[in-house]
Amino acid sequence: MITTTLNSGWRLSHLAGAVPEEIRIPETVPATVPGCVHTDLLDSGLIPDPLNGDNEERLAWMWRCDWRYELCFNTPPAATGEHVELVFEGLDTIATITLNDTELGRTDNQFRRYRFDVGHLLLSGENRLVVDFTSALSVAEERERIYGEYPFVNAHPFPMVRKSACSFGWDWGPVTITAGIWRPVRLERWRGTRVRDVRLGVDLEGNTGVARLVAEVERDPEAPPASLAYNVAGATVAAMADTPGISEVVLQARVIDPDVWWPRGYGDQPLYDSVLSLDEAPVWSRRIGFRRMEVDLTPDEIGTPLRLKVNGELVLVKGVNWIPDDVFPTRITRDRYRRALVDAVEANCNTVRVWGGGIYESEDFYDAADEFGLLVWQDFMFACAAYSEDAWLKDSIIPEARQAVARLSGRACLALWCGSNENETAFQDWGWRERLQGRAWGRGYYREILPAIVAELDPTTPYIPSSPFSPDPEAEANNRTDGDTHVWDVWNELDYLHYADQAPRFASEFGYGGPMAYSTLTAAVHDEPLRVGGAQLAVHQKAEEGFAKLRRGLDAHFSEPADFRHWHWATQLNQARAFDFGVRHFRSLQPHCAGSLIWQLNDCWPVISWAVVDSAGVRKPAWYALRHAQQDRMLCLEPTGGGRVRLAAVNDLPQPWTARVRIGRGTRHGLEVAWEERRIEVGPRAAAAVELILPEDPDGFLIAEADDARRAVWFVSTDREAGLPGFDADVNVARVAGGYRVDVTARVLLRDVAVIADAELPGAVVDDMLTTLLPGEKASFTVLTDGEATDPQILTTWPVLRSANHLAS
Ligand code: BMA
Repeated sequence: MITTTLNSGWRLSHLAGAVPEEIRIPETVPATVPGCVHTDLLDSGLIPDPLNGDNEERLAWMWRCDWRYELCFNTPPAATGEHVELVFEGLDTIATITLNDTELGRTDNQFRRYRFDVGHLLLSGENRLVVDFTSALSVAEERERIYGEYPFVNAHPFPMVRKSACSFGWDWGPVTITAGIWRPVRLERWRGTRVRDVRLGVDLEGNTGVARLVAEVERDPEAPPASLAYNVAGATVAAMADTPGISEVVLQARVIDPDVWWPRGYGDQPLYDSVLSLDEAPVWSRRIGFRRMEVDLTPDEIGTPLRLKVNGELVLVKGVNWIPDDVFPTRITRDRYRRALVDAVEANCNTVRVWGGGIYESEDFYDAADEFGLLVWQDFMFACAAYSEDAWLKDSIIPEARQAVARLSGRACLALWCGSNENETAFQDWGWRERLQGRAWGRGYYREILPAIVAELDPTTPYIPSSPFSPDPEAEANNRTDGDTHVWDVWNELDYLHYADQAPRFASEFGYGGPMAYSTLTAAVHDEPLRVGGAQLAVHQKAEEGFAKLRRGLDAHFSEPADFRHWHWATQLNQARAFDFGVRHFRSLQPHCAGSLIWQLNDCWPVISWAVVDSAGVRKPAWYALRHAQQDRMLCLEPTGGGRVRLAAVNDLPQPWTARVRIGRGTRHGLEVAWEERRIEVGPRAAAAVELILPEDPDGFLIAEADDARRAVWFVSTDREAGLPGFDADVNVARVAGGYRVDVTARVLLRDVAVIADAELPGAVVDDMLTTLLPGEKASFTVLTDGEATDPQILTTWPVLRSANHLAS
């Protein structure tokens, strides 16, 4: 088979829809494929940056426009007996495709690959390929008029079109409603026999690694039989393709005693080359890892826990939810995917959930996850909506799901498929049952169609119907005894200390909002002066009642911030403390609670959100808190009421842990700390707890530390109630390789010391932060930066050097 890419030379033109007077679009502009209209107009300097200021609203006209992508290309016409196919890996979304004035077809699913037979249409001279896109929003609204309303969250009826839901706007993302050729285009020429598609099942049976490849083969009736060979780790299995037409050929390789793939923290990630050849020419390859994935839903005396098992071992899941890393996903390079997943790895995650309102991610994402040992929980693309089960939608969803499952099948990292994000709980709890009046709403996909597709095409990967879910479809999907749970009453209604009230079996979403880094904020928000009520800041805050919820959190823990910069620090710090508290709490319940996935790792634009890393890649304080809370050995202090505190020791390592915990008691405004030692015996990959008496003094605090676990602190009162001493420390800054080292020696109790330099030294990264220092203790912070501070002393004072003490009056 000969493949010719058709990604360059495209032109874009505007077809229909009102364009504001000040924007003059020439007859055609260069188009980047893969790409979208927004990025093309941006590259041509025709529109302002959609992510800047209040440009979102200014570009709303784009949602309603129709566009044309056009490519003239030369290619030899089809020779006798030659097949030529035009393949679109992804079209976003409502498209009509024409080649040399003949319509090839119409598409309406962003997530599907489309193939067109074009051999009979190719000309010997120039060929003209046209892809016309119609406004997905107009089509969604039109379908709503025809088929009736299906409930959804946010502003636009996204469930009517198979397109990334969040492109219609989300509670952390702007409305863009992109259009364009978002994945590569190519011509495939073949004669005789070809491999049309491949899927893979990889498993571990005892000490034997099994790689079962299913090749979808297409063969001309008169072609001679062809030979297929699948080589795995040096061993080859072969078969003949001798059936005319389309058939499936199974090649099963067995590797005795392979090195086994494990999620990080449980072992290594050996990957073996595997190559499929047709008549000795390689046609497909993949690095594979031998592992067995299981979802264990064995009921216990409390309910039905959700437990992930890899190679027979329970994996205590700690990780993050993932959203598309850019509102224009074609800007996410392979490197950028890797950097974003390094953020997960370095925060001690072992799992990433690809959330159902985004996209099935690119191979680059899963390649990195395979290598890094990050388990992937993969949602199908259904989120926070009811979806019609009638033919007009179902007939598009089935091939979409089949393609997605086949493409990702056999990935070492793929831990489970999940039918939807929140659609079952939405039907039960968000008043949708009444609104739907008996119409089917998607359960047929989640409970029947999708599991059957996974069982058929990717039988070595488990499936769950929704997140959250309960195995019994009649039970409350978001209950706390079965399956997984999304914990959102904290943040939406309650302070983060209420995480301690909950004991789910698997917390697959919980989060707390906070602003993007100051440098990211000031690059996108230009209110003069910057203030919480600012018009542009409001554009970059999409959460329902977001500012009020931030306010509630501040009121519970901090004094009134002195100015915007203090507000920014206080809300970031509060977010960090919320994650620290929540993650430690859920992990301290292991294995009763077998997983914790915070909402969310990343952002798609500069925004106040639950993300721990912002859209510029800056790690927020919450990222450091997550890293601390996800250490393999970790201490957790939380109040249990009645003047008591629970001290839990959490051990994710396979060896038992005798935790010699030094427990200190002091007061915020005092200088002395009284120490005692307690031994806590913790089993392998387990947690154990003891109870401590809380100091009676409202100014008091408890501290717990062990040789192999970072310090945990619990303060009897909030910073608002009890205050903190004014910041007082000896501070030195020194030039070191790659940046600066800031040494801080506390003269008083310093809480949550941080060096945050992104605004003063763009791109600066600090190795650690949020350190609590007792009087006399010293901490060093290393700031890595390519830049040079005109005056390094800026690193020794507010706003770069800061602490909770800077917020307490
Ligand atoms: C859950 C997620 C997202 C949302 C988040 C924060 O509902 O599944 O839909 O962004 O909470 O509200």
